[in-house]
Amino acid sequence: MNIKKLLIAGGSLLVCALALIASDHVDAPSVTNTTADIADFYAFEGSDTNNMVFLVTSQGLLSPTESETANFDQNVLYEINIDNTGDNVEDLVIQMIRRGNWMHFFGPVTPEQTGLAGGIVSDAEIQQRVLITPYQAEEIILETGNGFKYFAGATDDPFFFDIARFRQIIAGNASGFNNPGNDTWNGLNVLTMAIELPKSMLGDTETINAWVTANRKQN
Ligand SMILES: [Ca+2]
Ligand SMILES: [Ca+2]
Repeated sequence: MNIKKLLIAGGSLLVCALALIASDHVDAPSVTNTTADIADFYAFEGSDTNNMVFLVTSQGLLSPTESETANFDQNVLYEINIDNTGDNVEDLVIQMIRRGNWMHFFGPVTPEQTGLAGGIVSDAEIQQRVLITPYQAEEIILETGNGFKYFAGATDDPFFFDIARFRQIIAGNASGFNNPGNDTWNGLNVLTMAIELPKSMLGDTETINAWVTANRKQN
């Protein structure tokens, strides 16, 4: 798998997040202030370069007080969609849903249905669950010994943006960002799901397209 192309793909995602910052953490009206809100999606190479990491943040932005009681919604299925054939249709999915104190991960597996609808692939050959790390507790990371790692819980929002400086630049009062800038959302949290897995699980390809959806259970 071509590492450079993967890194570029990850960079594009971050650029996208920057451009959409106003709506990024608070999305369309149907999901605003709901437990199905996606904040950001990160895809990057693991410290073991044979691996990829996918990280999804949701329900931002949470104050420390809100973080004490915030939790993943058991009726919301988060799905990482992976296209490895270049047609922008997912060939594999990784599904994540809370059940009690656990976050369950299904896949990567071929979805039963592509697109926005569909159900949990509960008979996926690869599936695991990790205890959700309580707020401010030491991280519970599940390592299954075959390159897979799993995590779910409240974390500091990894997204960094200096909104005050950004506004100065837009107004013509500054020429660029400071290094380092100010983390506008310092101290605010998100609910994070993360999976690390071997790149070989993502298909025989040099590049992938990846995106995240949140589906609410329909009665
Ligand atoms: Ca495809
Ligand atoms: Ca899908």
